[in-house]
Amino acid sequence: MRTQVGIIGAGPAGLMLSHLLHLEGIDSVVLETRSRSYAESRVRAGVLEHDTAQLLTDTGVGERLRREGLVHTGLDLRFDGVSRRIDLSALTSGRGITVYGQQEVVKDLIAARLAAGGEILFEVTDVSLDGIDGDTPVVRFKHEGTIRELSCVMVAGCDGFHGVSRPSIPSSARRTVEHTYPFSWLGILAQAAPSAHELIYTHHERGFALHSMRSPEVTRLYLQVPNETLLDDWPAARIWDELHTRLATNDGFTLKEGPILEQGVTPMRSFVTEPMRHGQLFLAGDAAHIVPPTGAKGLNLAMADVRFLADALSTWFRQGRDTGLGEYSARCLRRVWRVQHFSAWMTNLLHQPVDADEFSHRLQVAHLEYVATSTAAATTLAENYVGLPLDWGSRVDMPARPPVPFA
Ligand code: RFL
Ligand code: PHB
Repeated sequence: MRTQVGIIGAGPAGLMLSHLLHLEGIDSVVLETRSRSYAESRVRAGVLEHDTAQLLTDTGVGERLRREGLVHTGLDLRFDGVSRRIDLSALTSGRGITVYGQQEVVKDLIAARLAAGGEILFEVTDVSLDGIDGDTPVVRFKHEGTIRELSCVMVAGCDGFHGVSRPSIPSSARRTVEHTYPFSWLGILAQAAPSAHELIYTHHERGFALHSMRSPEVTRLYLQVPNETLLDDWPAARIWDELHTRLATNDGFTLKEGPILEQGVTPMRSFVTEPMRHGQLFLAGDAAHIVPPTGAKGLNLAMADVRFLADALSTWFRQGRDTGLGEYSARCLRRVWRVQHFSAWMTNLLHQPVDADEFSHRLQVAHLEYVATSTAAATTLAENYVGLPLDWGSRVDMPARPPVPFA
C-alpha cells in the first residue's frame, strides 16, 4: 500500500487530519487498533471550544453538531455554597463553547471520511514504524490476519498517550516534561436531565465536583477522588450522596438523579513531549501531550495541532516548501504550554490538595472570589476556556525557542 500521509490512530486528531488533508487534495490512510464501534462509543470529552465547533462546521462535518450540540455562553463557578456565573461570551466578544460528545465528533468524521472514499483500517494490530529518519517511511501492521506495509511520504502519530508513535522516536531525540496529580476523577454518565443549563465547576472542602451534560436527557458528572480509587468501592448510592454534598448550595440546588449508564476513573496528568517532530514523523494530540481535564482542553488542543499540521503538509505537498513543517513543533508547543498552564491553574484552583489545610483552602477561596468579581481575572478564565484564537502564538513577539533543559 502507498499513500502520501500515513495516519496512526482514528481518534479526533487522526480523523480530523485525514479530513483536512482530503479537502486539500492530499491522500492519507488511517490505521486504528480498535473496532469502529468501540471508537464511536468511547465516552470522553464533551466541551468544544468556539473555534473547534467552527472548524467542524466550516469543513462540512458540523451539521449534526449544529442541530444537537448545546451552545453555552457562560459557566458556573460554585464555592462556599454559592454560584457565581462567568459570562464567557460577554468577556470574549461573543465567543462560547459547544457541549457535544467526543464520540459524536468521531462518528461524524468517520462518516465523512468513508463517504468521501477515505481509507480507515480498523482493528489493525502489531503496528510499527520504520525509516522515519529517511525519505521513505513505512508503517507495518497486521490486518485481517495478513501482515501489510504502508509506504508513506510522511507519518502522523495520532495514536494517543498509549500509542506506538511517540516511543518510535529514539529516546535520545525527545524530552518529556510531566507532572502527575495526587488525585483522579470518577466520572459518570447518567440518564437524567441536567440539573442546570450550564456547567458547574465546584470547589468543596471534600473535593472538586463537576456538573456537565451531553443532551437534554443525559448528565455527565465528575468527582475528585484519591488515586488508586476502585469503582467497586463506589456503588451508585455513594456516588450520588457525594455529588449531592459537594454540589449543594445555600439556596437549595437540586441534583437530578437517574440510572448510571457508564462510569470510570481517570488519572490526572500533565505531560509534554518535545519536539513533536522526528524526521518524517509528526506527533499530534494526546500522542504528544496530555492535560488534566479540568480546563476541557485535550481534544481542542488535538484539533489545533492537526490544523497546523494540515496547513504545513499542504504547503509541502502543493508548493514543495518545508517552512511550515520546520516550524510545526515550535508552533504547536507554544499553544501546548499555554494550555498546560491554564489546565494546571484550573486544577489547582478547584481541587483539594492532599495536604490541604485551612491556609490552602482560604487561598483558593480568595482566588475564586477574585475570579468571580474582577473583570480582568474573569476574562483570563473566559478567553482561555473558550479557546485562544489559532493565530494566538504568532502574535507572541518572542522567538519560538528550542526546549531548554531544566538544570
Ligand atoms: P485519542 O482520542 O486517544 O485517539 C487515539 C486513537 O489511536 C488509537 N491507537 C492506535 N491506532 C493504531 N495503532 C496503535 N498502535 C494505536 N494505539 C492507539 C486509539 O485506539 C485511539 O482511537 O487521541 P487524540 O485523537 O489525540 O484525541 C485526544 C482526546 O481524546 C483527549 O485529549 C480528550 O478526550 C481529553 N478530554 C477532554 N478534552 C476536551 O477538549 N474537552 C473535554 O471536555 C475533555 N474532557 C477528556 C475529558 C478526557 C477524559 N479522559 C477519559 C481522559 C474528560 C475525560 C474524563
Ligand atoms: C465533560 O462534559 O465530559 C467535561 C466537561 C468539562 C470538563 C471536562 C469534561 O472540564
